[in-house]
Amino acid sequence: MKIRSAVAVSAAFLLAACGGGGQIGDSGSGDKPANKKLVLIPGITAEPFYISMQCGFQDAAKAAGYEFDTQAPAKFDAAQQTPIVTGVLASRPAAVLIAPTDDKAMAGPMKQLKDAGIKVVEVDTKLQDTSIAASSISSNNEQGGKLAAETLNKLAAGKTGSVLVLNTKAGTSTTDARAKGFEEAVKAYPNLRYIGQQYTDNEPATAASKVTATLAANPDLIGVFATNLNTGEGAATGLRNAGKTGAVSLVGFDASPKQVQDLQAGTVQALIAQDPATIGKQGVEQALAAIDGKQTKRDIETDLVAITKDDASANSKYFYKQSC
Ligand code: T6T
Repeated sequence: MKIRSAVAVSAAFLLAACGGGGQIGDSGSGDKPANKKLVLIPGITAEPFYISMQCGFQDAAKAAGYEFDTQAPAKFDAAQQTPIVTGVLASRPAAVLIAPTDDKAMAGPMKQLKDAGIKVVEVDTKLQDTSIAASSISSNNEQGGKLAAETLNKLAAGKTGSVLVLNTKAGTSTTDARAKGFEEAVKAYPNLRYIGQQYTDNEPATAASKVTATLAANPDLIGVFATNLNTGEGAATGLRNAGKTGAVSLVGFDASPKQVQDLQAGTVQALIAQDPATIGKQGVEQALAAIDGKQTKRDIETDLVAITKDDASANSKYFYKQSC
């Protein structure tokens, strides 16, 4: 397991602006695409986690002499991601790196890619069906949730009170695993009373209002674990609006520029950062191995690190990018 705990603990930008990519168009003959083209399909556009992943993807594709393109849905939503997959299928790239927005609903569209001879590699999120992708590259998200519970316990420093998980959307493999890891691990800390998870639909405004409503119903709230970037950004706003910044410890997942700013300002007490650029790079490596008929590695884990204000500058390499 590759988790480094530095725990003493710690936008609108279009993905296209990251550098665009090669044109996709000519398709190969028969079932085998005869081209050197890779496509990345992130979970959502204009979001620093996927922008950083795209940077790693582009650098690796360029270094290998491949053309590349990125196409992302406007929302983290299978209904919006499906037509993108269908369009990419028609362009017949050699391989597709994809972050499926739903662990079941995206299986059909992704299987169509595989059936057309296009190599499929999962980056970040994955399907329940493990027969479609040649490889899955992701953080150990369950361990990330565990790390969040450990971090929250340190921050609580023996205080007793309620703790909440703010999750994104059911069916998202990564955030579901983070919530599960947290829920299991928090049982070890009897002073932290787990009051369950609430979904935000990956909308910061929903996260903010869920935090304020939970505070009204549970005045003893002492901690929140927000399972991803948008949820964490929204939770920080909710605590600020309720005048509870600092009084309620907030542990977020991811390390967007805004999340890092909140950490440094004391609005957020800790972040569990991932390494999305490495996920993109390793995604390319696995895609190329699959294209070349070489052995691929079914599951690859990338780094996670817990960061607090105190060790933020020492961990700045984990901060996500807004552009490549
Ligand atoms: O946390 C990341 C990613 O790992 C998750 O699957 C979805 O949300 C993010 O993209 C952050 O918004």
